[in-house]
Amino acid sequence: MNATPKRVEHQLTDKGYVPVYTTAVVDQPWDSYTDEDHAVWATLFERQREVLKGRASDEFLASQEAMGMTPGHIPKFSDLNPILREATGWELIGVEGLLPELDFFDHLANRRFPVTWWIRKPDQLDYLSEPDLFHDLFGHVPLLMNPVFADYMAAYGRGGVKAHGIGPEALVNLTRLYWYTVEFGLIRQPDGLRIYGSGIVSSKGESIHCLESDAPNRIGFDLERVMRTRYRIDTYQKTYFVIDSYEQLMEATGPDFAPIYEKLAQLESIPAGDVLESDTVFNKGTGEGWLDEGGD
Ligand code: HBI
Ligand code: FE
Repeated sequence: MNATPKRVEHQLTDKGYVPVYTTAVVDQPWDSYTDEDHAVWATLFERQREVLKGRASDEFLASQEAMGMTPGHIPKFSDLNPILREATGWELIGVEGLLPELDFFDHLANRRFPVTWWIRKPDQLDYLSEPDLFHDLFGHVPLLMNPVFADYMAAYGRGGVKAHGIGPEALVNLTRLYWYTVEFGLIRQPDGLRIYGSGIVSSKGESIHCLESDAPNRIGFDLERVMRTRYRIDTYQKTYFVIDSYEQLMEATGPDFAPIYEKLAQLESIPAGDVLESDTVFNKGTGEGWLDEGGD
């Protein structure tokens, strides 16, 4: 069997036809991975581990090692699951790709992390428009070994199920929280800012850009500020939000979000590149290279 994703259908959206995957949970077809698939994993793994030295958070790097992830072969979910269950009660399930949000939230709320079972092709090493196995397994899974972050992700899932019941605006607010923390978050360490966001750690260019370019803003995390801030999915971030600790994330998801959603519904969203008077600013970006399309 050739390891390529089975797309179920394409929905026509304002971005053209987008693949809508089944919500089916699939077993990782580990025996169907080709030598090319394993080589893509090895290349990306070794390259990213090199780039992330001194750039990724200590917790991320230590957790990845604690899981026993190595470049040699694509890891087996069945090897990682006992380790992960023991550490924080999480487990990996195989999926075709992006899930409808409610399905995704429900998995997180039950400590199941959906990992795309297929890996990108050699000509897609530097950019992929949707999460593949490398993004999910190398990027998202290691921090699930950290009890506080693991609790945050489960709390996020519960919040997502609730937000889905409240309505689309609440969902947008919550998706921004995920975007600016789980996907593109930075954390402050005594020795400087470091990366913990999965969307960054799985990207060589953005691993360097997010910390070393003068273009982006780097602003202290604030829950409501993040929930109001728009983002684009196809460029480097204009703003990165910095947490002091994973505990700060967990505390932020403590309160019931319903009153926050109501408050935010009365406020304008914030363009991705803006800096506010009330922001804790680590770096006010030059904005160099920003594609000014639609002001997002
Ligand atoms: N589905 N498989 C998968 N992985 C994700 O990271 C994911 C998803 N569906 C929706 C989604 N992420 C984001 O919209 C979250 O903010 C909900
Ligand atoms: Fe992701």
